[in-house]
Formats: sequence, structure tokens, C-alpha cells
Amino acid sequence: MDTQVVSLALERLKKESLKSALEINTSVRRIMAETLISKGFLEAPPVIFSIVTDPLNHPVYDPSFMYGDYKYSLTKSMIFHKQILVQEIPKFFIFSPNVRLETPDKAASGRHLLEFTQLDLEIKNAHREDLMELAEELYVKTIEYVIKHNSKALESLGRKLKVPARPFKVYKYLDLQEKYGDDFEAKMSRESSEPFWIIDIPLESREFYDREKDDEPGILRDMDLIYPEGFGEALSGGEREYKIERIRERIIKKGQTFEQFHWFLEIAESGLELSTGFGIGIERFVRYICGFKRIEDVHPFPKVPGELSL
Ligand code: ASN
Repeated sequence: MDTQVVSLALERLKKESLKSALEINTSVRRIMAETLISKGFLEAPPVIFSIVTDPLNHPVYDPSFMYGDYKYSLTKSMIFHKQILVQEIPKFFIFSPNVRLETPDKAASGRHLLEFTQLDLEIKNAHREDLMELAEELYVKTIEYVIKHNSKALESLGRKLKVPARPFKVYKYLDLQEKYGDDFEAKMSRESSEPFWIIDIPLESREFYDREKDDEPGILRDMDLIYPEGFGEALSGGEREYKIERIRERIIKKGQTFEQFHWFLEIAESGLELSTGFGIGIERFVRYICGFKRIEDVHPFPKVPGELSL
């Protein structure tokens, strides 16, 4: 078993398609970072483990450990660190490694890795619509850049890419659910040839930190960007709850405890301002650009749910 893992890993490293994927990975990271820097964003270093991390909206195995008297968790996302940092640094991004120990059934999706990197960013006093515009610009600039600079890699992968027209289409979550049923996201993604937004996601389907609408209780000021051709979710983000009473209310509504988030709550008690942000999965973006069936083909050492890997 162990020797098979080693030989499969070595085989993976020799694939021509991995080299093409890494060339594209290099371009994707470069053009997104350059674009953000040119707009005045600062790059912050990642937090790999912490006493507080994202609860997520779906169950994963617990990636926590004791160090001294305190329990730490590997970072599932830097959401709380983003919300705290943005109070002082109003525009920043992070290439943030996340560990989400997904259940083995997630392997079937072809788009889950136990370890991945998201380009995570946050802006102070900005609204959802500002961030949607920024995401579209990053997306389009990246596709244009790759078409221009990685034409050989795209050709060797047999991938033809088209620059999508802006603005991307925007749909409300509940409208799509009503029209297409619970599997609407995958269905719409398969049937679309252009990326599209899903906004106004209901409270039960998201974590407590995304901001609830003032005029429509139960609906959030958040958004997901979905790839066409069946590649599924690209990005998720939203405006954040920033008033302490609202944060507490939302934790209770989620059936979570103040104890779980007491470090964050202590900071939130001293007063936060509104911020909005999102995270775009780098491996998923590279997978989409390469047109790969499976996400592990973009990574030299992929961690596939349920599998032993180097
Ligand atoms: N990065 C996401 C956001 O900004 C959160 C996540 O990854 N769960 O909303």
C-alpha cells in the first residue's frame, strides 16, 4: 500500500499536464496579486493554525490539537482574522492555506481537496456589489492573461477558453431553488457557458458571520460565484455581521456557543466596522482553466478525501 502511494506520487510528478497546470497556477497567482497590489491592497501572511477558526456550514473531521493548555485548530478559513485585521488595514489579501478534513464521500465531486489555498481578501466599509465588481475584474483579467501568456499550455491540454462578458448574470438563491430544485447549483453550472452569481443565500445555508439583510430577515448580503461547464463553485463571500448584538444573535440561531468563539467575541465587543470580502479557491480556478475532470491534477501532492496521500 505504502509503496503504491509513492509510485503513484512519482508518476504524477512526471505528467506533462502537471507542468502545464503549474505554469497556469503561476500566472493565476501572479496576475491576481498584481491586480490587487495595483489597487492599493497589501498582502498579509497566512495564519496556519489558531485558537479560533471558521466553523464552516458543513461537518468536517476536527483538525485541532493541544499546545500547552490551549486548543488550536488548523485554519479552515481566515474569516475572523480577516474581519479583525481589516479594521486597521482597510484593503488586503492573503494566499491562505486552508485545511478542511472532508468526509470521504466528497472525493466524488472532483473539486474537493483536504488542503487547498484560497486567495482571501477583505475591504473595510465596502458593500457586496463593490466586491462582485472586483471579483469579475480579477476573473476576466486572469483569463485574458492566461490566454495571452499560457497559450502553449492551454493547447497541450486541448483547452479553449473564452473571456466572459461582464457584468456576469446574477440570480437569487431562492429563485433558482424554486425553479430547478435543491440541486440547482450543479445543474445551472452544467448548463451555463458563462460564470454567474448566486446572491441572497438564506441564513441556514451559511455561517453566522455573513450579514443578514435589514429589510429581509433570514436572507444574507452574500454571494457565490459559479463556474460554467459544470465546474461548480468558484468563490464565496459576503458582507459581515459587525454589531456585537447581531453577531451574538446569529451564533445562537446557528445553535453554536459563545464559548466556541469567545476570542473573536471579545474583540468584536470593542467595536467593529462593516467589511466585506471573499475567497477564491486557487486550485479550483486552475482546474477550471485547465478543464480537468479532477482537481487533484492541478497539485503535485494533492490530498484527496478518503485517500492516503504524500
Ligand atoms: N473566504 C470566505 C469568505 O471570505 C469564507 C470561507 O472560506 N468559508 O467569505
